[in-house]
Amino acid sequence: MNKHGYKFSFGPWNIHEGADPFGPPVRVSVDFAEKLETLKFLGFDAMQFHDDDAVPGLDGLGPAEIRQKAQAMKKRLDEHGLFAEFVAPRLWEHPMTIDGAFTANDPAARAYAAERAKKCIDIGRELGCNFMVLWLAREGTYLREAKDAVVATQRLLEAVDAMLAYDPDLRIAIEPKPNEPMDLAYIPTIGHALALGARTIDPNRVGALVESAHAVLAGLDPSDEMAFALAFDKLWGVHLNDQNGLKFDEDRSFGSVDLRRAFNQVRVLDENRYYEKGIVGLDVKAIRTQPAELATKHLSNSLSLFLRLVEISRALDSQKIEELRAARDYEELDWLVLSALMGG
Ligand code: XUL
Ligand code: MN
Repeated sequence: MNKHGYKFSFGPWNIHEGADPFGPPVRVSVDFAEKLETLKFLGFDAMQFHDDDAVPGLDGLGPAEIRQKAQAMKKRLDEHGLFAEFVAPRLWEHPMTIDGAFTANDPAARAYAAERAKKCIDIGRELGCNFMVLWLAREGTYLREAKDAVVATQRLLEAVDAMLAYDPDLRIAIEPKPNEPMDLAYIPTIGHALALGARTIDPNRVGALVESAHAVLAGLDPSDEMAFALAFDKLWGVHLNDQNGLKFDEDRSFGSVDLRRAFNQVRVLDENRYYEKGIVGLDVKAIRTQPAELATKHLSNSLSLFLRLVEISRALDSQKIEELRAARDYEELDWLVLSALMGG
């Protein structure tokens, strides 16, 4: 498949058992080896990792064991001709992180988070990937009065500084999300992520990752969130997916809810030569009803849709668009885009 210069990735959590808060798994677990084969088979280039995807059970392991297991994972990736796009610390499942990690009121919980983040960085180094994605899952509140939001923001800054100081080669992309699991998250948008990055000890090593669904949940347009980061050379990752309005984080196949919105994301990426800068990451989940043997179509469909939209965007008549902009004939411009999306 001609990938128009793009490289693609997904994470092991994107092939999942379909459990939701109201029901148990509906598909059998797929082991990591099979997920790796699927990644390769579907034409993807890289795997996204949480720290414990790469080294399961890392909380109970010492530094030498963690390094050794991460090296073994690197070897498996090499054997498949694949690489790790990023490693993200999973700071939301351990009992110590019930009330947040870096922003927890309990100093012991914050200390756990700092240690866990270091382990994540060590794993990244062994995977040949000094790139961390930081989704701040529980850094927020269910109850506004539960934490001091100013102190919490300062604690987030201190935590990012500590990570940057721990590894001088580390780069961090903050992935904002406005809610879920928390009612209100402290870093809900790209603006918040970049403002935090700008105040760290090394702003050049902090960027952002835009997830389509997270932007929609914040009431924002994902392509504009991407554009804002691109304008400052800070778009270091994307999690493409889709989202049907303001409800739980659906992680639907890219473009499956709003094709026009997907088109605009592809267009802003392509026009700004994202293929030279980053990987096209997906963060999509199969619909719960999907039978196990058919539960990789969300991945292949999202990748195919992205490439189809690249072709549509590149085929648009840019001179005509300039003319319509100059004439302020946005109705005709609207029709031009809609016609292209309907096949010309
Ligand atoms: C959560 C989410 C995460 C991050 C990685 O909504 O998107 O999977 O992308 O930690
Ligand atoms: Mn994501």
